[in-house]
Amino acid sequence: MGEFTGVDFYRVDDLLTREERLVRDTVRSFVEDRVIPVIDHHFENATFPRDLVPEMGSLGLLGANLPEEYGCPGLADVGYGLVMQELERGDSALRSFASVQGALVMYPVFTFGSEAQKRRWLPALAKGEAIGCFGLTEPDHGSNPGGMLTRAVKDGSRWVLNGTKSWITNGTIADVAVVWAKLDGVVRGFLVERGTPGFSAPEIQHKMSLRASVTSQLVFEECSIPEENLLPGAQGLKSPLMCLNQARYGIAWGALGAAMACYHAALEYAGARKQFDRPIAGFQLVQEKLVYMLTEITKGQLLALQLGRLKEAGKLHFAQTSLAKRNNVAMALECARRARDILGANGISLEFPVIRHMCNLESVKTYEGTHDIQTLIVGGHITGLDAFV
Ligand code: TGC
Ligand code: FAD
Repeated sequence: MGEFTGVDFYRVDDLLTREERLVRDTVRSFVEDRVIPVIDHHFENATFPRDLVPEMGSLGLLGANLPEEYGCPGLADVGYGLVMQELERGDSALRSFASVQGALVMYPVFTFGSEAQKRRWLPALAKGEAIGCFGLTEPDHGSNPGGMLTRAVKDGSRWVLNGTKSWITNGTIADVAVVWAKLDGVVRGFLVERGTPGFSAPEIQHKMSLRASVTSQLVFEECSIPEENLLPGAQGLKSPLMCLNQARYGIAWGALGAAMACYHAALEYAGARKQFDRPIAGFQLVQEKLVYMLTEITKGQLLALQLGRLKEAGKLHFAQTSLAKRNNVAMALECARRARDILGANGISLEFPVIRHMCNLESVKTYEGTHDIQTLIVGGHITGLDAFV
């Protein structure tokens, strides 16, 4: 190994506060001790490590940047980003779980919910005593959620939902679903509890990516919910899109963690693996791949950090978040592919973390708005010409 074996080539650590480094190191230890030893088993068997949820709750990893008033840690945004980075260094499934719980369930309850909804759900979700999911995508409406077919109608003092959501993280195990449906043609948000008659959440099987995450359909057939389960402050497509900004922010950080794990595995492997009587790390073509990875990770770290500082200062535009999600996920996927190549045949084995990250990142590239949708969001912002109209 050379003198520089870390993944912080530009001393980005020096730009973090002591508290931020402490948060990062705490989550890193949790992932090392509790996630790494079990994640291959869960990936191979397509099971979610549910026993880790209360631990994530007690460590303050769920809704970490929401306020203490509702039982959340009240972490600033860079600290929150570092949580996501470290979780995804373990596996994208863990970061997905935390993203959905915090950014897509707790955030809309906090932002659009009534005081009673906040008191009921936020402390339980923060502790990991309750699990949430977010239903926006439908079988025929993914990139274009505004075309959704799920409908709500008023029936006395209740709402009746009909429709199907698809590809919903945590769906089958969720206690509460944040469901987006049109009411009189306007997108509104509803809280649907597990066990409500007319609501089912079958798991989607045979995934080759994010295998340690639960992904489901949500089916609503004359599903009747109480009047008070409407999120009163959510009005129009803008509301779920605001939630996506929160999750895309976390993904921009999280993807860095997956890239770092792949880089680290590739560097270590290249130093140990000998061909032609010398470590493959000594070959120019292998060094080029490693340097590519370190360069892109370093750029991604600086991008995520400035993104976080803008968010903390309240100056973040959603197109900036899209640019970071787009860049860092594509970068992480490319790092995973190059790392897989460096590992040769071992690159396709679960003995090493690389193929697991590589397969996971294929989903991360698609969800929360595909790579190309993020391109068009940024493109529309800089040209003033909307590609979607
Ligand atoms: P458009 O007419 O452009 O926008 C409607 C209104 O919303 C405003 N807006 C936003 N506001 C906040 N944040 C954003 N990111 C916003 N984007 C748009 C917009 O200004 C407008 O406001 P107003 O006041 O004029 O009404 O809407 P459109 O129908 O043309 O669609 C735009 C588009 C394509 C960018 C959007 O629909 C989109 O982002 N599509 C991608 C869908 C997506 O990302 N789905 C993700 C589902 S959740 C998920 O994948 C979870 S994975 C979780 C895990 O496991 O980690
Ligand atoms: P489509 O929209 O059909 O897109 C297919 C292709 O067409 C893509 O390459 C896309 O970029 C391209 N395309 C579409 N429109 C355009 C255009 N205008 N210009 C150029 N190219 C275009 N959703 C939720 O609501 N909640 C969740 O918790 C959730 N979790 C998920 C978990 C996993 C593992 C996965 C894989 C998905 C999840 N999703 C979730 C769904 C995800 O958000 C959608 O898959 C994503 O938004 C893309 O939609 P789609 O799959 O229908 O693809």
